[in-house]
Amino acid sequence: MNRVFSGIQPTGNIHIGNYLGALKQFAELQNDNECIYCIVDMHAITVPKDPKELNESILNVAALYIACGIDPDKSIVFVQSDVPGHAELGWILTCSSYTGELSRMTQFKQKSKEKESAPTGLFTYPVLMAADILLYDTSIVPVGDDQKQHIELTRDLAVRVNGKYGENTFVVPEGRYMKSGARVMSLDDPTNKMSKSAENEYSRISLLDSPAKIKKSVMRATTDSDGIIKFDVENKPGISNLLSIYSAFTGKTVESLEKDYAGSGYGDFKKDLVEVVNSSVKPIQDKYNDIRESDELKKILKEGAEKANAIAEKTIKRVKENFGLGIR
Ligand code: AQP
Repeated sequence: MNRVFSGIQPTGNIHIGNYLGALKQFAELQNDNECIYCIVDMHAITVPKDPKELNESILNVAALYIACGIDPDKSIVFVQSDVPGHAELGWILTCSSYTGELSRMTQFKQKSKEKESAPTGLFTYPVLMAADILLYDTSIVPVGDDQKQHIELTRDLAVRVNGKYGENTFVVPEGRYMKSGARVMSLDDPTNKMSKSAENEYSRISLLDSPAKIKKSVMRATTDSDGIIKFDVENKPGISNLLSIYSAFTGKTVESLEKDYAGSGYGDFKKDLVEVVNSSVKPIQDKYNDIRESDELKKILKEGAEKANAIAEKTIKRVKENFGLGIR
């Protein structure tokens, strides 16, 4: 069985980009693989957070994991800061990383843009992400394609460390990306990816949005003025994004959707998309409401952390031996 690892930051409401790009894969993979899914709270503090809100958000993401089909009897679900090995390996890997490669990371460049000085954690974040993955001898990392550069860095670090400290130090992982939904774009600016932290709440559809909010977000989504339902990312990014979302939720190909909607206007297409999104998120919301306030949720996370810790401790022991750290 392959080991699968991935995580989501508790930085706000999980949106359909997080779902279609990453979360949807999590449940699909758990029958044939050994899956470990984490709520990466230490990544969330790279940008200052209100402690109470962060804590609520951790449980919200955990409940959404379960609501989206992750079965705690099959997969390990836990909170990153409950397993000290993440921070420990993060430091060890930081010492094998270079400022040059970290300053080339697109996400760092975007998030630190126009800031005179950015938090150091924002800069070293990709190294902590590499530690998250390598800590579990992971082979497969299901993520959205905005994470490709971070996965490449993880692979580079693993190969570099293995070359210097022993080939048994790390398993070199691979990213896994969805064919459709790997990069869902913002509804108000379809040249940028949909994001939890974007200012305009109508730029995204959150999994817990009401039917009315979903309708409003879709109906006001930016499209062009020629009214032809055609997939052309370069010239028609808005409608192309909506076609991709429709396709990712229904499994229908973009080509078949273009045929089905030939001659229809954007209004009719958008109305149908509202139905598609609403009917897809409804069962997730129902399950979320069942689990969010239950005692079961914290129990799942506690047991998950114990299981994750047992695996992490073995890796840390091996890495420390290879690096010559500690007393022997
Ligand atoms: N727009 C997207 N389309 C497809 N996949 C996406 N992911 C994020 N945005 C999209 C994938 O969701 C997983 C979790 O992401 P994250 O929370 O760790 O951080 P992020 O990539 O920075 O996501 P956001 O929504 O943009 O959050 P903020 O605004 O807090 O930075 C990852 O697998 C990611 O690829």
